[in-house]
Amino acid sequence: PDATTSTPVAKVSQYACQRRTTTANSNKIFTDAFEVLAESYEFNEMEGQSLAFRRAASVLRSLPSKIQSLRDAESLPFLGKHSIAVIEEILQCGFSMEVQKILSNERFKTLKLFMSVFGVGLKTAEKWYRKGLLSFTRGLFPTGFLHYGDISRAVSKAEAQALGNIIDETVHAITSDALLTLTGGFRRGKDFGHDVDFIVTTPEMGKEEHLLTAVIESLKHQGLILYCDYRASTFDMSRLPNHKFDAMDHFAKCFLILRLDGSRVEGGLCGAEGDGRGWRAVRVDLVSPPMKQYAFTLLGWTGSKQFERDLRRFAQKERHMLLDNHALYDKTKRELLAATTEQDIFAHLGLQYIEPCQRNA
Ligand code: 8DG
Ligand code: MN
Ligand code: MN
Repeated sequence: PDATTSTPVAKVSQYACQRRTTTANSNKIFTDAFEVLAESYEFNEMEGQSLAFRRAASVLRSLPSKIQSLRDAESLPFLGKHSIAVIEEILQCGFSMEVQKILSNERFKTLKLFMSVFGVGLKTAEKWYRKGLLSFTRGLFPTGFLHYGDISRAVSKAEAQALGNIIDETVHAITSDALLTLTGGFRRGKDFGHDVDFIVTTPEMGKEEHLLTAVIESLKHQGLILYCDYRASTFDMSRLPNHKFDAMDHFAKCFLILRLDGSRVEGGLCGAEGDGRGWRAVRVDLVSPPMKQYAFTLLGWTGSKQFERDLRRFAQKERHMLLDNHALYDKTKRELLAATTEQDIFAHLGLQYIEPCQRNA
């Protein structure tokens, strides 16, 4: 064998749905910096630059090892001048001056808090910021503010498991053949999350929305609901395909803050037990699609957000198809493609199946 032949480096796809990205991120030092830059651009409504850094971060997360030199980075997709310069600086001095500056910026810190903890959009966060933090009284904040300490604390896998058990008992006391599925970051194998996401549905056609409202009623009776933002379904099958395929879906859903008792959690609550309460507040999302749309919803809600974006971009650009949480539409054949599993959807798209734990793009 020729000793000069080096192992060919596999080409990194420009689509996250053609990469396998586990939670083991070897390039965290770079991707954390890129995410800060992406957020900062987002807060300044420079969507193009923001997306560029999110894509660059996503590419680096998929690499099997840490970038050691600029040469490692230069041939990768989405690594432009700016991101290469940031990598260079971090390789040289361990941090990026530009990122440090953003992290100490008051406007950045405040907008980030409002958007991540209270879940409001940029417009609202900006309005609050302009009004001035100091002039705020509790009444001006949404209910989330009352539980701010708990909600800004990460949710552990054990806590997610405990919530899964509570909701499972609740759902099955209502309908024995109901289906409850853990989705979001915990389905991707993450150890911590900012909330816990579930799909709740039933094989009984048209009963899924009723099931969700019954679940909310029951949780209320159990004294577990601290906050509930319920959104009724606006889903209309007759209007499919939706040519403005949007990221958000139209199924019945609710954004909750639930009370979780430490006694339900194996190993106890992380952190909150110290103040003697014995419980904590946790953000929980529930979505109820009709069973026919289950596979699309599962794929959509499992994330990561970057993985979803690239699935849709791949479908559109490479396959002339439209994908969202409701359906997959083939624009060439002019027909909807049915699916009962995630595997079916990957197969329709001509993609190799990617396990949930490999979707941490
Ligand atoms: P984390 O909570 O662990 O921080 O991460 P995550 O689980 O990946 O993020 P998430 O914000 O909980 O969102 C999970 C997925 O749900 C994400 O890919 C986006 C998707 N999603 C939809 N529709 C909606 C919606 O209407 N609201 C929210 N909050 N998420 C939605 O597809
Ligand atoms: Mn989540
Ligand atoms: Mn969520």
